[in-house]
Amino acid sequence: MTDSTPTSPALTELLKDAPTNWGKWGDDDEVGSLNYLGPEQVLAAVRLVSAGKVFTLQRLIGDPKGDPVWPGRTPAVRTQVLDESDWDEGGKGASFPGGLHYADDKIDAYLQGSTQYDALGHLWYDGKIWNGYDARTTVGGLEKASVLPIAERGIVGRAVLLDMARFRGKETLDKGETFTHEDLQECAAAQGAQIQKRDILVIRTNFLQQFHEQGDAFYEGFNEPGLVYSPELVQWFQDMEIPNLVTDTIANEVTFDPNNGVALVLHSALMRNLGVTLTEIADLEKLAADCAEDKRYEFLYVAAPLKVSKAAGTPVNPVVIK
Ligand code: UVW
Repeated sequence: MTDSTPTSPALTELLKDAPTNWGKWGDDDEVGSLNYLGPEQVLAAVRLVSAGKVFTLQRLIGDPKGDPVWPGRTPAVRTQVLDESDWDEGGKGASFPGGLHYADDKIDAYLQGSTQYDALGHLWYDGKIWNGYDARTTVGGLEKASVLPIAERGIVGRAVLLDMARFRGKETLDKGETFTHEDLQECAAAQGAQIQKRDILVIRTNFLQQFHEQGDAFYEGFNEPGLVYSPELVQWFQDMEIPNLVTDTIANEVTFDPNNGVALVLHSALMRNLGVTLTEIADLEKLAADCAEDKRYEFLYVAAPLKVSKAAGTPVNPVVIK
């Protein structure tokens, strides 16, 4: 991981003319573009269900092959607290009337260390988070735009899978490989699908396969593939009223913008400014294989991130129903 070069523009400068949705849903809004998903969108999404096929999109926590995380974070550690051995002679297992034994365990985990929803206040520049709240409201826990209002609301809508790896004829996209909103539209057309207004975008790169193939070398020159910033792309998200961007990468976009060296520009332009919710580290493999087979890339998407007070993000196991 490198900081941006001294020649990289500040986000304040780069995004000075970029659109924002601050105030659009009121001065106290904390869920941003999820406001685009009302009863009409939910019912339209439910009508897509016809085959009764169900897919879960959470990556395994505690994968024997390792859990990919943003550099500097560490994978979750699960600890067994109680098991049958605790009722061996001299063990710590409590004695219950009737002879009950049980297993207990706990995890020590980054809330953004697995498939997760980012809070809108997870990331910022220029001292302001989503909706213009002061970045000091993040000190000691997010008082504003934490993930809790998103979790309380839940996410239900029509989603479209954009299988960029298959579209480009690759097993996985490459380190630092980029694509644009126009590429997404071409991908959709090639799949016989259509991106509609207020769709949840689910983008597959299969890049994290490289994590399991390469081990620690995966983090050398860390630069994930993904969408790359342009004013036109941001305007397209705004015009299309995209509520939620879901990807199978750790951070949703090309890590370092090849045009200016700035890190995670779209986190700022889409999440902080437009209120687009970001969902990362999704496992799209079974879903993508099924879509390639039945040629149906549009489906009902349902997600309920965990409710954690003041959190910058929480784990989630999104469900897709076709
Ligand atoms: C950062 O924004 C640093 O991480 P992520 O969005 O991947 O949780």
